[in-house]
Amino acid sequence: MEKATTKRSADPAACELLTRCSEEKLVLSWDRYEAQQPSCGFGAQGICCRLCAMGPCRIGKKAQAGVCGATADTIAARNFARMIAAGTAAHSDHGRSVAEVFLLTAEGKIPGYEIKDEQKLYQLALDLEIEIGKKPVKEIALEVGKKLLAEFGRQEGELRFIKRAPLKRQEIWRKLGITPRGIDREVVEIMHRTNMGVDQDIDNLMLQGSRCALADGWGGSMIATELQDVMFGTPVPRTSAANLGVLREDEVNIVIHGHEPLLSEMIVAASRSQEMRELARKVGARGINLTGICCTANEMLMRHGIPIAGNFLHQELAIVTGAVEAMIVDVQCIMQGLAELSQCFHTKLITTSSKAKITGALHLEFDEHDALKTARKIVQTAVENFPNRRKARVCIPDKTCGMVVGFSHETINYLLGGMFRASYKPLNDNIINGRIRGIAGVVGCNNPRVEQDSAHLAMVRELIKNDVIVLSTGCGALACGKAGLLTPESAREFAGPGLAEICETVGIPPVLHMGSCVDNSRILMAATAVVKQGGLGDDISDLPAAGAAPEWMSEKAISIGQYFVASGVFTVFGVTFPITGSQGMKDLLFERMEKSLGGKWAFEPDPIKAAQIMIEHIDKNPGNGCFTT
Ligand code: BF8
Ligand code: SF4
Repeated sequence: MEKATTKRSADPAACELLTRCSEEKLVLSWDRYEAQQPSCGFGAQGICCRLCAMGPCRIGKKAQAGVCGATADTIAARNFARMIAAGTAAHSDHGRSVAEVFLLTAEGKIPGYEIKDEQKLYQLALDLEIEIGKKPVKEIALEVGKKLLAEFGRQEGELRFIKRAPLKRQEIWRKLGITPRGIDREVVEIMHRTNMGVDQDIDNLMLQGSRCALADGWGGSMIATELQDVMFGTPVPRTSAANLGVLREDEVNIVIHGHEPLLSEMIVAASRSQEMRELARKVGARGINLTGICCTANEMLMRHGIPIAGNFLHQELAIVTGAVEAMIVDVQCIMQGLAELSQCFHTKLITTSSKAKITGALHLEFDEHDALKTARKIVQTAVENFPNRRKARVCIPDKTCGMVVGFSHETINYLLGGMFRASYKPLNDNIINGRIRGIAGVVGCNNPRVEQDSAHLAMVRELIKNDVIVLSTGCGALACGKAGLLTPESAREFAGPGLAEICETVGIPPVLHMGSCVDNSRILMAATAVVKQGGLGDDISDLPAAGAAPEWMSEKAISIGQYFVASGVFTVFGVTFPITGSQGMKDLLFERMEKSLGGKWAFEPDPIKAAQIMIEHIDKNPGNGCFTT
């Protein structure tokens, strides 16, 4: 009962509701985590294999190899590679859905969607070597959509966005033979190679692991981000609020949870319609209050400033407020526990994707061909559920925090250099003159193994205190938002003098919220822009930069970590690390990989120590001010 005595969350709103849960004996992820203890050491260390029916096999004192002779190294590498494949598949299948809808939009076949950011479309067309000339926007969009959709099934050559990376980086990939050919192909090849009796050399397995992860970061995820920006708008800075206090007692509360903005954008539109607002008034509500959890929250936040209810471990807590009429989910990071928990309240759990049904939930399938109609039906279901809310059961923690969000790579460019001379030069100059010590990407999930948000916050505070500017996405960014770190004012309180001065001059927070988890591709683009600006080296691996996911839990995080590493970034993960039972994999990921890729992994569950090793790495890199001044 390890967790019963320790704090479950660093978030005061969560703590308030967790007290209610224990009084009412409601079972949440933290309780289920405890019920799972002691967790399997073989699994945690990555040395359990169940790839064939001769097994399952586990490596320990009693047996040094599986029935087939597979060693701890091979088993751990295969498991790790499969995590990368699953993460890449999730991000990229999301990217594929976006590309499909984008194409249908360009073809004028579906109502509701449009091309919002023409400028970004032109930039994309240039990158894809599409002639613009006097072509109408729709025609350019059509060509862009076709080219990007073809990236998923491409069989040979190189993914097109690979050319966006610094030239030196592209050469490293080519020399190692890990430039991704097609997105689906790299995922499939991992599944083949990790099948019983195929690839049994960890270096070779991890080369394919890198190739697949690159197909995520510079492929599927980047396609998702780029096309979402073109369709729904590239994020610009805006203010908003975070935490469960954004739920309203007198309004219909709809929480959208998951990942794909294809759905949430339509729900936003439907909930703002006159018809739905009138319906809300008819059932006695003052209006419709839309909010989100996880990356859907990030997508709506970045583009519309819609307040967010919370991050991964807030999903069940939102229902515990008793004030949510409907939780609408699409894909990824949705706990099955929501189905049972929602039965204890009036909340309707609504699944919307044919790819993700949950037993016990109401399924209202989202059809992009008539997206607004589906969205209206979903919103109507939520509104009509308002009279079922039991007032006595409502408990909304009075906790919210203001924040400034919306730092796309383009926005950072404009903010720093001005609208007419958009440039990363001021950032580079301030790194070279030492005011900013370096750049850290702190991203990723919550995990009940860690006091919710505590590792994110400790790490980020340590970094900014040491003048390292933090770029954040996903649930990590939401943790920062809830704790007040996404405000320009927080620089004065938490940042070192150099970083604080820059934040004050430019008017930015010391932690820049760059979006959802597919938007980690924005971090790749920002890092590349810094390289291309000049003065800090020729490659991402030359930059005074590091990455981290201190509370990770998802296979998607492993894929992100691997594409960071394969792009030349020193990357530190907390919690547990799924290869620690293999000395060979530890040597490869934590040391040897750096020689070939210029980036490597580290595992450090203590967030302060992790921040310190990131800073050590930052200080070692030649671009840093410590060396040039
Ligand atoms: O993709 S940070 S818990 S929500 S996996 Fe999931 Fe992790 Fe949150 Fe977004 Ni990303
Ligand atoms: Fe065991 Fe080998 Fe089968 Fe894995 S592949 S379960 S190690 S026999």
